[in-house]
Amino acid sequence: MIPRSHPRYESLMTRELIVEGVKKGITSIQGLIAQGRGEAFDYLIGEKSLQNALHSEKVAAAKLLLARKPVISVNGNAAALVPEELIRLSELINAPLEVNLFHRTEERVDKIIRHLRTLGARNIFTQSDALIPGLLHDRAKVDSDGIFSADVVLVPLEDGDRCKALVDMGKTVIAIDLNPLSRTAQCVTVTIVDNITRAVPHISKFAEELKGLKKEELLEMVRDYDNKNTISIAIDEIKNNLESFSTYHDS
Ligand code: PTJ
Repeated sequence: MIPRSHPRYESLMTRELIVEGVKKGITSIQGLIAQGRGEAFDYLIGEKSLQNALHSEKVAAAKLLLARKPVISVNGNAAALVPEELIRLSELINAPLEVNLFHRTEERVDKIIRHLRTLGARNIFTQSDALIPGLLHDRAKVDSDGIFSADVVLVPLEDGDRCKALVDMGKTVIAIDLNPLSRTAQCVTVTIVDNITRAVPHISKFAEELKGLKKEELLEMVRDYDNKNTISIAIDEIKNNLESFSTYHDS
């Protein structure tokens, strides 16, 4: 058991959730490695949601509220770390969930769908009757009524290929990825450089706050958003953290 007083309690508990996900057959073994890379970047940003991330989370909420047909993509890591938070967001913005895996097995897809349903998810796209053009791996398999025809897709952490392919289809893609250097972060419409465990609750909080606004007001909010700028601010934030860390050790 990890005691609450442990200085790295939150991080270790998140790790436990991923390990549990693997044991339950929800998360892939590769998901452990992805979590490790995420942890390293989280360390570099100070394990908190920085101003830049909060801004992206607000823009993401506005874009999801403006969407005609939003869909939330779920992979094995997201299903293990934030299933209830994803269900809550899904209900709040009326965006169905869709399981879409890189290391796809039908068994794991079924297990994740059952896991989400057990936790109360009511709106899940479950067909894989369409293919994202230009993708040669299993992540191309999507629901024709879901991700395939969505105008806005929220993509919690993944490899970059599908994000690029979704952008090439003309979709607005919002990605949550702690690594601002990743292909995903670089190619999507809105990058949220934050831990999924903090990002999803924040998007829900902003969606609740913005829900009453008029369409024009939401459009105004997203008008000046510049993803390249977001990424360069995130990289600067990491540089600043490293500099203050080395100063601290010099003194
Ligand atoms: O369940 P599957 O089969 O779809 O596989 C999911 C993974 C995540 C294993 C797969 O998509 C993959 O291999 O992803 P990558 O290429 O390792 O990319 C994952 C990205 O997410 C990396 O840039 C990590 O830094 C980032 N990341 C990892 N954990 C978190 C995270 N970002 C936000 N929050 C995290 N907790």
